[in-house]
Amino acid sequence: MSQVDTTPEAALPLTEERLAGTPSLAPYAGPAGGWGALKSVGRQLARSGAPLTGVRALLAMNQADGFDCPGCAWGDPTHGAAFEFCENGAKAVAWEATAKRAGRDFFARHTVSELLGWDDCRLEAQGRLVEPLCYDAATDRYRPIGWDAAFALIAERLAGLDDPDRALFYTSGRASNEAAYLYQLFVRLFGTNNFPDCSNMCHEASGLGMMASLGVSKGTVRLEDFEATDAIFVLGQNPGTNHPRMLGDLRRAAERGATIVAINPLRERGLERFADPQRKVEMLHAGSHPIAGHYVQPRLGGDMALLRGLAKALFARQAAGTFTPDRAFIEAHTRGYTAWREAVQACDWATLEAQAGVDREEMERLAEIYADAPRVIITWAMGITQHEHSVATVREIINLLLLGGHIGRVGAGACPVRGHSNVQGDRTMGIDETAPTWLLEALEARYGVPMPRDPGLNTKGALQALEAGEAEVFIGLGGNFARATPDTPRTEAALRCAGLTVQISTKLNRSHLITGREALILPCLGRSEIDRQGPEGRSQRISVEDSMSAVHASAGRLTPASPELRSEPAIVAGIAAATLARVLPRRGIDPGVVDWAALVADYDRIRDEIAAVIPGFADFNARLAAPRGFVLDNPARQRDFLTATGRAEFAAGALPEAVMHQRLAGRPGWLTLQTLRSHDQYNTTVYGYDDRYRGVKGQRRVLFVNPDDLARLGLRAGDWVDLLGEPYQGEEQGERRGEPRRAPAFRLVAYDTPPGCCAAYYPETNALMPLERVGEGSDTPVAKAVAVQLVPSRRLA
Ligand SMILES: Nc1nc2c(c(=O)[nH]1)N[C@H]1C(S)=C(S)[C@@H](COP(=O)(O)OP(=O)(O)OC[C@H]3O[C@@H](n4cnc5c(=O)[nH]c(N)nc54)[C@H](O)[C@@H]3O)O[C@H]1N2
Ligand SMILES: Nc1nc2c(c(=O)[nH]1)N[C@H]1C(S)=C(S)[C@@H](COP(=O)(O)OP(=O)(O)OC[C@H]3O[C@@H](n4cnc5c(=O)[nH]c(N)nc54)[C@H](O)[C@@H]3O)O[C@H]1N2
Ligand SMILES: [Mo]
Repeated sequence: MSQVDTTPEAALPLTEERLAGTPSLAPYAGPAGGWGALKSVGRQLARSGAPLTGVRALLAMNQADGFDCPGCAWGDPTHGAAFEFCENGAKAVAWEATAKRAGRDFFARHTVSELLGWDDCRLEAQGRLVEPLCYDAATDRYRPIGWDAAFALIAERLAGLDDPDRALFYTSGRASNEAAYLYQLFVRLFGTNNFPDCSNMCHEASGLGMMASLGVSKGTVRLEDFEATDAIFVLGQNPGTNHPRMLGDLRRAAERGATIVAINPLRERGLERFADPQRKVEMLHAGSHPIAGHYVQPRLGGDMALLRGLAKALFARQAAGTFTPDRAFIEAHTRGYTAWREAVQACDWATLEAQAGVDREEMERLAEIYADAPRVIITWAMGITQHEHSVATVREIINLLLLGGHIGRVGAGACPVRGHSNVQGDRTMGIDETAPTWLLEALEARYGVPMPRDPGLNTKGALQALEAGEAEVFIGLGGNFARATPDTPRTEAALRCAGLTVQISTKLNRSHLITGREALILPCLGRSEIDRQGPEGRSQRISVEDSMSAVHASAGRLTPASPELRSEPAIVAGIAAATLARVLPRRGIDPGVVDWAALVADYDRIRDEIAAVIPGFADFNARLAAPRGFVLDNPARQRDFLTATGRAEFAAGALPEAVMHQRLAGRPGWLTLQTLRSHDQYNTTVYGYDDRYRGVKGQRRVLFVNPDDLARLGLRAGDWVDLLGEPYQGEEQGERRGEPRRAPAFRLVAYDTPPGCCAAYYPETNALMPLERVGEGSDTPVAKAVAVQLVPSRRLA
């Protein structure tokens, strides 16, 4: 094993810089959006060193002929607003359009061991990567390598494996449809379905739950439905930070008189008031508009009980004649209604109240809102999916929608709000470790090569395989695998067991520093940049799919950060051509089955392949030419349910026996921790140390705790604590076995969160998440209910 120190402390370097920021904590009184948002955009553009480039990029963002915002996956309007961007989208673009470069001189100056002591913000702040790099173990430095030499090295290592299942192919959700299609095609021709991806950590439960209930894995609403709805329930989501453009749609709905209900343990500013930076009058008069008329604060993981309570209250109203289920819909289109109704009735109020952390009257009030609304939308994100019982909770959301016939009706439906800007599209393109048979058959029909049938490894499985020494090669198409995954010290040790790690990236991050015996960094174009291909150097478009299944084109406008950069499709094709030329002939297959160079020379040709293989994409190129692209069909919208029975399925699963906050109630000193995003980060990319709407400035190492818990634990706001988690277990834990997981040095902040429930930022807290603690049926790491104990900080007491 390697010499590198993989203790938890080392995995989370506490540099002086990291701790220097004295947090100033003041409640934020303003609305979300507003002048604060515009000021922040200006600061980000100035800091990137390329303000003019940045402004030019912003003007092209989310326009019909511009590029898709690399921020979130909220839908783009098909009409109206000529100016679609938000503060955090602006940060994402400024981050990519920076004038700073991490070139060969940078890597000559710094050893990898030295860089391991830098935090996430400082690593990415070095600017864009400009040329392919190869790790040199002798000098502990990255040095330049040519593209062809890099592809040849990867090909040699992949071809040298005795089993293709010993390679792992990670995808982060920013990859375009074109890159993702080529990637899955290459990997399957190579011979494996090992596609761990960021979805495994994100909306996996939404896809699985909806598939079981509705026969589709995608949301059933379109953006227009927000204009027609009467009530929107926003569960486990912080749109003010993570989907700011959604606030515009919520606000318009609120102005029209629709009721908006926020269900969230934390008081999130963005769900309370919003001033639209795109409205001049509002900005001039410092006005703002209330968003959520009702704000309910369950305990972490209490949503299933809350939703059951809501249903129970609806059945009580039915008996009293103040609510009628949509009987015609239920009879014509669903199955399992009676069993579900009985399961709901069997739950007693005391049990529901204890698990939800919400009293009966509040659930009854929600039932009243639901009963009074002819059209209901339910939206959700990570506060629902990153839990132990997430699939069951998603199914409970669907149960509730089915009860009132809110599927397949204008202004109503299920809306899982996706994270990465093309995470939904990547799945559509076949980035899926449990590939459906139809996809494998379609690929076989098109290319005449047998596809691997065994399910591949997901994110959790990939880490376990690395840990067990069963995986040799790791390739990451974007993302930051080492930081995004749970159990940081274990993850890092596991990645170091690999023979070769390859990261296709735009900026330096910690995953580049956690190397296998050999390591490559392959720098790629960002979405805002012009992508020229083919002999004539024609600029190419890519395509993406948003949360509402709208597929549209995206074409970069900026000059690439370096002439050496290649596009993601070109890099995937380079790896594929070099590898398959070695591997396929051994299986008696002509490697010419796919002409990789020709596909990359003109992305229209990749789209022709997609059109031939992926349902819904017929005439892809022609339909993509429409100004706003096209919307993929969702059969559930027509009440056509592609389940085994042809009906939507009510799920009558039992309420969880106990969720984390209940299990910890008997253990004094323990709290349930949710790990979430600050306003100044994009997942593992940390732009800065402020979290404006939560009133935090200059520090990320903060823990939001209920004031009564602080008093009970004998702690005060401002104190520094270390967080201890569950002890490491299992043989593979070696010396760590029996030791508690640790994340040191967090400053306490008194905050409006339910008792027993606290919050801190990801990825600093990932070291506290046991890899084995995953969602039932989804394998999603439980990021929103982590057991922690607070102890006075050893370092900063
Ligand atoms: N600017 C910016 N935009 C982003 C991202 C980013 O990092 N920065 N990330 C992108 C990605 S990949 C994703 S997946 C999305 C994430 O978008 P969100 O899901 O909004 O992200 P989180 O910060 O994880 O916030 C989770 C929210 O759920 C609440 N919550 C936690 N536990 C529970 C619970 O048990 N019940 C309920 N009802 N609520 C709960 C939290 O209080 C918090 O408000 O955003 C995407 N957009
Ligand atoms: N504790 C905890 N852990 C979590 C979560 C949580 O809420 N709590 N959330 C989970 C979720 S929802 C997600 S989606 C994952 C995110 O996991 P990932 O998708 O793996 O992580 P990101 O931070 O989005 O990846 C950032 C890196 O992507 C690279 N990058 C940026 N743009 C591009 C591009 O255009 N092309 C390429 N090739 N690379 C690019 C940059 O080098 C950057 O450093 O994290 C998960 N982990
Ligand atoms: Mo995500």
